[in-house]
Amino acid sequence: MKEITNNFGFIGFFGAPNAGKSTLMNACIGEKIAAVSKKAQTTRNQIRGIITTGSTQLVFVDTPGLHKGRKLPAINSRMMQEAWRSLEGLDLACYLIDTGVGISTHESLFLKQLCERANCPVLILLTKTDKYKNKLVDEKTKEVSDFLRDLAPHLSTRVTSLGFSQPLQCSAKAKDMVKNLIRIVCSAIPQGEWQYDVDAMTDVSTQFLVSEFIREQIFRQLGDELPYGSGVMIDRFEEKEVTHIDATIYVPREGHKRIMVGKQGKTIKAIGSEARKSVENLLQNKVMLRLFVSVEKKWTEHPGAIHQIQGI
Ligand SMILES: Nc1nc2c(ncn2[C@@H]2O[C@H](COP(=O)(O)OP(=O)(O)O)[C@@H](O)[C@H]2O)c(=O)[nH]1
Ligand SMILES: [Mg+2]
Repeated sequence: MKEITNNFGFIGFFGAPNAGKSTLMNACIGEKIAAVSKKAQTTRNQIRGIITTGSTQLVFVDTPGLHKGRKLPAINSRMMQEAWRSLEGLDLACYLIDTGVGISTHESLFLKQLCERANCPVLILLTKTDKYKNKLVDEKTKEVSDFLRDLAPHLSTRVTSLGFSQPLQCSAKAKDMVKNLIRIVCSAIPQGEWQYDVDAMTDVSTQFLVSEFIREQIFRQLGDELPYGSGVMIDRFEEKEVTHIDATIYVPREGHKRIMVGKQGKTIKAIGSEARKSVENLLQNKVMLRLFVSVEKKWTEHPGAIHQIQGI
């Protein structure tokens, strides 16, 4: 029998919207794959980011934020299903808690649920520590530790077997903290054959990443008037000397179109030019990006349209 000399593992990032999951995944793999914004629910799909170093291949799984609410459109429950589905086959689940937020009532319910459903160790991360004073970080560390101490007796040792009693303080902006997290992750994964090429960065298509970078700019460029139900589809992707990309932004209501285009097209221009920079960086090529806006009435309510536009 062939001896396995490689290490391989799936590591999931879970937590409330805005906890910093996508930012931390990007920091762990050292590349920008996942869209990031200040607004909740930027992430809608499970996205894998892959790094291979030495004999180890790590696959980080970014997930939509765990959230609840009454009267949310169907897309939100699809996002939640997508998050829970990400738990399957993991070697380690990381639950991220924003240090400034701590454990809210919702948070405690989701964390308990995650621990009950997980079939692997759960590591709690207290994130964005660079943003807060040491005193608050220490206070929150104690608060989370107390919570975990009360929770631990009710959980299986599979879940509590790795650093469960204490949260790990972490900032995506501090290289040493990201390195430390990767060291811990490496100690938690088993020996196994790699499932991806040595230079693979993600499992999603380039087209999907482009649509996410456009959606990221929609979330970033628009203020409170942001139509949360915006979706992006790539209509043309031609790689020549210059990469030509046409994409349509779908909004659920007529009024949203005006917001997306902005006064004299200012908003759509800003979305396009910022997204183009991210795409050029990804493709390492010059890009011609054309954006169109179309109304697809209440698409976030219809499973078929959600699948077609968002792929979930
Ligand atoms: N200062 C600081 N900000 C962060 C950190 N991680 C995430 N953020 C910010 O928090 C917001 C939400 O981040 P994001 O990764 O999209 O959160 P997600 O919804 O959990 O994926 C963004 O504005 C990020 O720039 C961090 O370690 N430090
Ligand atoms: Mg995210």
